[in-house]
Parts: sequence; structure tokens; C-alpha cells
Amino acid sequence: MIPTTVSGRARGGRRQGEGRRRSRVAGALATLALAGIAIAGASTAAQAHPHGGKGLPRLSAAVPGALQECESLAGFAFASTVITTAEVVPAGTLTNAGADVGEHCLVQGHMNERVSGFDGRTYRIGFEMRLPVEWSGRYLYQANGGLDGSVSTATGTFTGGQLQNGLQMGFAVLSSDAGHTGAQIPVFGFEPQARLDYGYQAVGTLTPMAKALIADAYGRGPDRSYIAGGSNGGRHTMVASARYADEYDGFLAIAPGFNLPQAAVAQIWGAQQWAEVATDPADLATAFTQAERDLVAAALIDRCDGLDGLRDGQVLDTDRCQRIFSIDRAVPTCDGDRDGSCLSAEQKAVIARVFAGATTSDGAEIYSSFPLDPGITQAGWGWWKFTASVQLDPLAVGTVFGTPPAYIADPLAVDIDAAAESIYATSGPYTESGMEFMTPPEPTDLDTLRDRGAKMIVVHGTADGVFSPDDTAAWYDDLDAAYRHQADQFVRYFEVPGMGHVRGGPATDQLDGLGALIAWVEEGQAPDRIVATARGEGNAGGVNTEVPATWASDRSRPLCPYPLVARYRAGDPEEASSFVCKPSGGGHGRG
Ligand SMILES: [Ca+2]
Repeated sequence: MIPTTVSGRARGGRRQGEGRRRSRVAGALATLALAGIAIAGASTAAQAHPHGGKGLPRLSAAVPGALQECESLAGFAFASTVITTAEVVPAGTLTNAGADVGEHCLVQGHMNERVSGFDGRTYRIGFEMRLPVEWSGRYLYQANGGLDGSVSTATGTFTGGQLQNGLQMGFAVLSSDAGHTGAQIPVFGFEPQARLDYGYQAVGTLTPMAKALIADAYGRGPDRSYIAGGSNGGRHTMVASARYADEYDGFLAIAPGFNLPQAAVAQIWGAQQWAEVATDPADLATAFTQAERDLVAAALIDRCDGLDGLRDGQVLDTDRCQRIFSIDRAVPTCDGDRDGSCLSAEQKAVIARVFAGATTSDGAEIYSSFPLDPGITQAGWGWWKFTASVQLDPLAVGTVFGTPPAYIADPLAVDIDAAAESIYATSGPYTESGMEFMTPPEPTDLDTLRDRGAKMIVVHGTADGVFSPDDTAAWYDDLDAAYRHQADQFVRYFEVPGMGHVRGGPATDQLDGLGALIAWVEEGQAPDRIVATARGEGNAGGVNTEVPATWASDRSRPLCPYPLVARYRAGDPEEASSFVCKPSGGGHGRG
């Protein structure tokens, strides 16, 4: 039932490394070796997308403008919209990365206020917009994370250590709570319309209002419109790429919770696996302690560091590492007690199972494999695996993604098969399943986006503890096959080696994704690489304490468009310019 209802989405039986192996070949080499796979995808695609990727329109560059009014925007009239604040915010009131954010107009309000006939509570879509006096001519929808529920300050910040936020770049930025307040978490999950607003409808409702408000404020609407976010905000962005592609020119999805309900069920399943080897049942982190994670990371570095041509403490060829690394062979099995220098056979089995991906009792894949990456040392990875999996994910699956909604009392006792089915179910007032309202309806049909000249950049860390880069890679593979291996004409996917969820980890996690996207959309400069920098000591955008001391504090690396990976060529080992983007494992034998 589960796999068939998500045609093309569930990738049954894909094991760790298998999908990535297929992708690398399909994307970079695309010929005989795996012709069965490649041709099957391409022939479907030939019918669906006869134009391939050539000759796409180029959108003109945005033209700067100046704010014409602020306080009078209190009288802004738009259907079902109430403005509560319209005031000037002086330069320097906000700062980012040690620099002042310039003078701007803050407009706050809400849309679609209603008293729910379902639960009697008042719901509305709360928002704020920040409109810079010196405007670039661009609009940015700041897609927020988690279960939403708060109007995060509309600065256009969505990754760690952005040296410039969207407001500083001259965007008029919108932020919203997606239709419920923090106090309405999790009860909004029981309210049918609030679910849909959270899933996708808030974006659709807010966008025309935001553009109209910009037109009032600047005397003309935005020349170019962008949407960007991380985690659930990356999910919003991917959903918008399918549902609202006529409204946006550029999409930036960081660590997207692409198949978020699946990932959340997989997290609960994961908690049940970890519980089998946790020495303290109340603390799942005892299943795979920090010392043990450090041990596995060291083994990964030992086996895989040199695969990219340089022993620099980074595994840049994630794909090849999956193929050659065996936790069984690389990590000692404990003879006696666990002391951090070994893993028990039971632990090895659980770790292998978790990374291979969650399954139902009859073996059907629930979500995705995860790559084994040295970034598992990071604190955030452990938080997602051992804490969120018994707190946040059960709450979200029970009350928001599952139908009918219900509270999960004991995540370790959840019937996983039933939970996995619940995200595809509809009943009574819940006319769309969790998977329907949370994910793009046709994730490999981006015709509207492509045909209008819009572009999309997706970024994902290889050590993400909750949303798997393998899932994102599998989506990109399917997309690329659907567009006759020309998806890179309008979508590019970049993995960040070692990076955890959205940011952090032993990684170069500071990157100007929005700048790269603007250059692609408005100047036709497709990103053949994106330079990313470590946020070591002294970094203005916030220091990442997980940057190893052996690295230059501002180490840079190229992020390469998947399936390419960075490979050392020559020169300063701390500099991105010393690396080239190549197919995984190029020129080297199997280890
Ligand atoms: Ca290396």
C-alpha cells in the first residue's frame, strides 16, 4: 500500500550506496553500463518533456528602486488582509555579521483570519515584511523552519553565518507563521485548513499580497521574485517549485525536508532501533556514544579521506566512500565491554540498519538511506537521531502528518507499519494526506519553472541527521532522467561534505547560495561550483566550533553540482581554487 500510493517516490530496496552509485553513472556518464535504468527514465521523459533543456528564456536583471512610502502602508488594501504595523526601522536597529542592516519599513499583519468551525479557535496567517529603502527590485519569500508557528524576523537569513542577509542585499523580504501560532502547536494539526496552510497554502495565499504590497511601497511590483529556506523552509521551497512556479524566478532549498512525513516516521523507527542497544533506555544517545561516533568518523577519515586526492581531514568523495567503507571491517568489534574503542556486533548491526534506511515489517522502504560521513561527530546529528526522534518527530507524525491525527504517547511502542500508512491516509475532514499537503505533487515535473526561465539551487549536508541527502540525490536523479539528462539547465544540487542539518559540523558551511541563484537567474551564469568557507575562529557570520583546529579557520572548498565531487588538483590545500569538480572516484581503482 505505501510504496504504490507514492508512485515513483518510494525507492524500494535501495540500500546504502546503491542509489548514489546509480546516480553518479546516470548523471555523469549516462551510457551503457546501466543502460536499463537510464533508458527507462529517458523514454518516459521524452514524452513528458519533448523540449529537453535547451533554449530556455533568460530573465532580465532586476532594476533597483527606492521606497516611496511606509507609514501610509497601514492603509494597504488587499482581500482578507489586515495591516497592524507600518513603521520605519532606522539603519542599525538590526545588525548582521557585524554590519548594520539599512533603513527599512516594517509592515506586519495577517490574512484569512477565521474562527475554526472545527475547534472554535481563531486562526490566521501572520506575516511581516521588511522593505528596504534602497531596494534591489527583488522580492524574497523567507520560508521558515520547523513546524512554523512564528513570524521569524524577515531578514532573509536562512543558513548559518550568512555574511549578508536578504535585507542587506536589497530584497523586500516576507516571513510568515504559515497559518498558526506557536501556542497552536500541535493543536493546529487537528484543524484541517491549518494543516493545509502549513503544508503549502500559506505560501500561495501570501505571495500575491506580498507583490501587491511591494507595488504600493515602491510604485511598481518586484522585477524578480525568489523563495528560499532551510529544513522545513527548504521543503516549502521545493513545494513552491512545483505548485507556485509561475510566481517565482529563483528557488533556494537548503537541507530540504523534501519527503518530510516519511523522514519523520523514519526517525521514530530509528529511535526503536537505537533503543535495542541503548545502555540507558531513557537516553538513546547511549546507543552510539560521542566516543563511538568519533571512532567511526576516524575510521571513515582513515579509509576515505584520500579518495579525493588530498588527506585534509575531509571526505569530499561521499559516493565512493559509501562503496568502499564497511563498518564491519573498519571498526573493531568489542571483545568485552564497550569502552569507546570498539562497537558491539549488535551496535554495528543497528548502525548499518539505520543508515540503510527505515523499512516496514515486510521490508518496504519508508524513507531513504543515509550516507555514512565523518560529520556524524557533530552535536546536531546526535540531537536529531536520539532526542528529536522521541520528541519532535512523534509529535509531528501523530498530530500533523498522520491521518486521522492523534497523540503518540510512547514513540518506542509505536506500530511503525501503521504510522507509515497514516501519512498516506485521508479521512473525514482531512481530504489530503500528510504526504499530499507536505510534498510537491509532481516533484519531477518542473515544466513551469523551466519554461519561464526560473532556476533552482538545492544544497544538502552529507551528515544531515534528519533529512537524507540520498533522498535529495534520488529526487535529482529522477528529475534528471525525466528531463533527458538536462535538468542541470534549470536545477542544480550541491552537497556539502561533513555538514549537518542546515549548518554546522566539520564542514565548509558558509556559502552565498542566494548570490549564486541571482547570477544564474538574471545573468545566465549557471553555477559550475559554489565556493563555501569554514566558519572558524573570527568568522563574522558566527563561529562554527565544530571546525577542526587543524584547518585554516577560513578553509574554502568548491561545492560541486551533483553528481560531481571536489577533487584536489594542485596548490594551497586550504583554498577552493586548488580543487576541481570531477565525477566521483575518477581515475582511481576501487579501494
Ligand atoms: Ca580529503
